[in-house]
Amino acid sequence: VTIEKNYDSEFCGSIPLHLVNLIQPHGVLLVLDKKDLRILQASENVQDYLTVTADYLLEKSLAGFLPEGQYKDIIGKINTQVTQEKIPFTLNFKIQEKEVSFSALILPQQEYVLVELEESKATPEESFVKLYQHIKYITSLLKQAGTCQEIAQRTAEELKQFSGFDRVLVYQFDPQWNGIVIGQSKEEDMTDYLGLRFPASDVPKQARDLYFKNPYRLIPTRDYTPVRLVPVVNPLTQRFTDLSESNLRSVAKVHLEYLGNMNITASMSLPIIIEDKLWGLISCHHKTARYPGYEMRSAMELLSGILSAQLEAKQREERMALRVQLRSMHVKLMEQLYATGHFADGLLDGPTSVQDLLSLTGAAVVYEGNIWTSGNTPTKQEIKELASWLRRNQNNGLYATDTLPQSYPHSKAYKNVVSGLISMPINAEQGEFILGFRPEVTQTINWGGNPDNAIQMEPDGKAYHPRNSFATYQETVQSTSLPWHEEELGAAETLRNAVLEKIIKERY
Ligand code: BLA
Repeated sequence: VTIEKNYDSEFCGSIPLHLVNLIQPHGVLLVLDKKDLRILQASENVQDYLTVTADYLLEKSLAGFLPEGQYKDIIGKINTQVTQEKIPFTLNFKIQEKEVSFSALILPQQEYVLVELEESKATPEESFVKLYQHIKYITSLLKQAGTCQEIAQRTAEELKQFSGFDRVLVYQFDPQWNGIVIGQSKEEDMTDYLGLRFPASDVPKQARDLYFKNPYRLIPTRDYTPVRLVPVVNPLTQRFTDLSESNLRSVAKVHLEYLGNMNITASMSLPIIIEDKLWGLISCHHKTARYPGYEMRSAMELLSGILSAQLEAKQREERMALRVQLRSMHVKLMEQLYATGHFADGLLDGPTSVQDLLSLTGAAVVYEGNIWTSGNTPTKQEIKELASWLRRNQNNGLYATDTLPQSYPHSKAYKNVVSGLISMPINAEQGEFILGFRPEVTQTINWGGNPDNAIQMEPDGKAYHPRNSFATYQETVQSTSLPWHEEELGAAETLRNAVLEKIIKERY
């Protein structure tokens, strides 16, 4: 379905997420000079982890706090490809005779380097062998699933068990960036979101874009006190440090409130990326605080990659099957076309017609002042007017719409209701077309809360909140047909070329 409204308002999309100068407190962030590992900025919570203040660390080189050998190691990591893949390693921080062991992540930027330190805390069930076996098992299950939907549902179920989160959702974006929950596994007492659609503003553009920089977004608890980086301005760039790539980055207030409205405390989301496009998300919720260790997160990251690959393969398979089916129908239609006197009769009548090829309920040919029709079509007078509208407005090759009344309001009056149109010009300048029609299919969209209330403005016009109810809100979409698949458009173009060829052959 094409949904007319676009809830991805400029408004939500313009909240700056990366220049907040704040992090969540479940780790420490250091900003280093790339040249000499001098500590330019540190998060104020170093005190909780290292018993010294952030100020104590500033201007000193990280090298002074590393055991023998690790300095070179880190320089190496800053300069190699490995860090681009974001692989954590163990860093031992030596300070005042004490050594503290961290899981570290190095994120080299243009001029500086971000170093994220989290306490190493792999739990027994996160041992490599266990995780590896789980992943292998889940992968084999996914391979058996028959459809994208099944893959999504399986993933939700397995990932819930695997990760221990209370609810796991698989969420697919629609062309307007609204998203629909296509797989779900949850604790019984939690709200059921399966099949619900959420407006695009819930995950605005800049938040979606960050999934290309980060393999996941983790919020162990929404109930935290953000920690500042000091000094506030990066002394090297004289600007705020860009925290886009940092997992620790503090969370936008509106989203924390959103999690509260969903009655969850912890959230972790991972991207599903297909053909370099964000196809969907895996969203994990927990009623209480939850802080999976690096090992578990890495395993989940791997699974989201495997899921993406499986979905991509399944989609390709489904498309291929459709293409094969269209091709064989095209061949039959061609035989019929060449066995029939006039191409219009060959297209519209007989055992295999253009209606069969393109799943139409009616079709028409407007050619040399005549109109041929078959099936459910507008009247000849209406078709004549439609052709002259197309001649003026849609004369640039193939044109297809699943909401004709929107672009051509006259069609609202058709007695034979037509919501979908595909137009294959023969000679657009002369108003000559092959036209295919699809009927209206009324669709009910179940939104997770009224999308018109997605943003709640306070009277001052400045403060705002996310919606506070996710109760199902039904919207009925009318004047819309089933959508045109890319493969069908391809088949229409092929057909059009074949018809043009036949016409030319007959003429000369
Ligand atoms: C972030 N919104 C997000 C994220 C998700 C969602 C998954 C990523 C962070 C995370 O994993 O928690 C949305 N989560 C969903 C949806 C489901 C789900 C739809 O589980 C479906 C079941 N949000 C609003 C409004 C605004 C907004 C009105 O509701 C803007 C005015 C913004 N959402 C918003 C922002 C972020 C976000 C700014 C990024 C938060 C951050 O990374 O700091």
